[in-house]
Amino acid sequence: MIISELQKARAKYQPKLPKSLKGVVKIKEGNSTESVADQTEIKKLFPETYGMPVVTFEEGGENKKYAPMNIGVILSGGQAPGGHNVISGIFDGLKKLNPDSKLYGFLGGPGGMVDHKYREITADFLADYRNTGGFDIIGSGRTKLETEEQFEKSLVILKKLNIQAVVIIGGDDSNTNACVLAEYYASKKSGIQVLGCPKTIDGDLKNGMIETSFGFDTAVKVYSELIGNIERDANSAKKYWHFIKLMGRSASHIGLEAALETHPNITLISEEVAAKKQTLNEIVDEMAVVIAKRAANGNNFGVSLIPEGLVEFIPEMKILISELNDVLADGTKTGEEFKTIKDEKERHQFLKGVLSEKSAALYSFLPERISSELTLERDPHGNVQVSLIETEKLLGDLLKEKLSKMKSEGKFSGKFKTQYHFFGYEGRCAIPSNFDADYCYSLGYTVSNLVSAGKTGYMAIVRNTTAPAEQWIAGGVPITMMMNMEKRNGNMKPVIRKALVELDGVPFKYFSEKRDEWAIETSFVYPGPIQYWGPSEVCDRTTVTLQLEHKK
Ligand code: FBP
Repeated sequence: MIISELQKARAKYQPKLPKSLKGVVKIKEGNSTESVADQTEIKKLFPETYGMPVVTFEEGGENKKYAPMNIGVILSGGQAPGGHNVISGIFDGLKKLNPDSKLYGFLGGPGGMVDHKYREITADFLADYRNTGGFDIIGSGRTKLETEEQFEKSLVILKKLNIQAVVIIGGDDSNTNACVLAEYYASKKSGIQVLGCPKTIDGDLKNGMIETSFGFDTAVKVYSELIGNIERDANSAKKYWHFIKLMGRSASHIGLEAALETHPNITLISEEVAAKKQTLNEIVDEMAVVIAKRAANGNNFGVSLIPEGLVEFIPEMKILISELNDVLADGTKTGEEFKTIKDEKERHQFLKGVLSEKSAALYSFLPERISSELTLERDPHGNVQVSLIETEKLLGDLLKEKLSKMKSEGKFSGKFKTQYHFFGYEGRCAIPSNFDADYCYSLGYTVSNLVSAGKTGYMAIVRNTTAPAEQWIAGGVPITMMMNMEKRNGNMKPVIRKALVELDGVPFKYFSEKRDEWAIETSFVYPGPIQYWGPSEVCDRTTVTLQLEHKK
């Protein structure tokens, strides 16, 4: 395999560990816990794993001898920088406890465990993946682990390989599944532990216990570099408005962080749109005001950030999407009939006939490209695949109409030429920043300690992350503690509560104080590429979001 010079140099990087994990480790257990909401229901559904304490690892303790322990690891969902370092951390932690321990990787996501597809991860094999981006070491997938049949089929391979613990590296949905699996194996007295690890570039798997999900830091730094480059181009050519859609299936953490890093002219935050109950037209009106004001100052250019999940937060669109979900659901009369219609125009006609009056009107108002995109296949968790919806173009088209109307009314005298971008896949497999390299390695090391402590139904956590890595605090949080009941595919289900952007949180407040100035002035900031060596304030810098959250 030919590898780049950077990759060669990066392979030698030794990720930093918290001081508490470096030597002999002892576990400290806190008080029993409760779920964030719906305690009675969650307790009933998780009798084995509910109420366990938060645990922390500290230096010291007895120098115990551990028997060899085999761990199986799964990468689940979208790629996030640092996944390979979680695996490296698990491997090194495991080998430190007993060199005869083995690490197995299930191939292609959770489906690999169900279908018995695996490989052993050896030191030689792992060497090429340390400190690299991507999930290609074992591959990832989005199979939802939820049926007893899947759990039982998995148990066969786990027993055959003498695996004591399964680690699911994933987002909120995957960790929810990890918890369900942990409960199942505990109830069957199978002796198999199940642990989770907080992954997602979206940044929405965080709470009082999890400071940030891994991959967010690197991915947003890549997007911010690209946004900064575009801002500089916009400010040089002074002739385009750039509409940049940013990944993040639901929450707008990526958009908010990128805005804090680059100071663009307009940033939409889905959570604010939902809180203000804004319609699509109101959003367009607000954007048009900024464009017209800049044009009046002679600035017919700008940069606007649009969160990928926006459409699901505009109340009228949310209703439309939810009606479409019901109407298109597999096994329903309408869903099955829809599948038989192949012609796009006929599909539209059919849907207009089965939607409510308001939704049908909105559906007709949308450009055909967008309305078709709204009917595309849902992901295995029932989510609309928002990355496939071209919201940036929808807004650009609507703005063109709005601005030409304003021109005819004498309210806009500038020019409006657009460029569109979508940043998502560009950042998901980037070489992890120092932060993610260290954070992920530490999370992996923590997992090994949770396994040796016999824990199940826990997610590995590493806290105090704005301090130097030496001072980070490693431990585990019971997954049930993060759960509440939510409606999924028509039924109430126990799920980890997704962290949306908090409108009364410090990062959003700071952004909202600054955004009017950023809108009219050209206050762009150009962050440049991630740096791996050099001054610590450049190389080990955390996200602005994390810095602001820790300041409060
Ligand atoms: P996870 O929640 O699994 O981490 O995935 C995040 C994400 O990158 C979203 O931002 C995006 O909407 C989605 O995955 C894209 O999915 P896919 O990789 O299947 O195209």
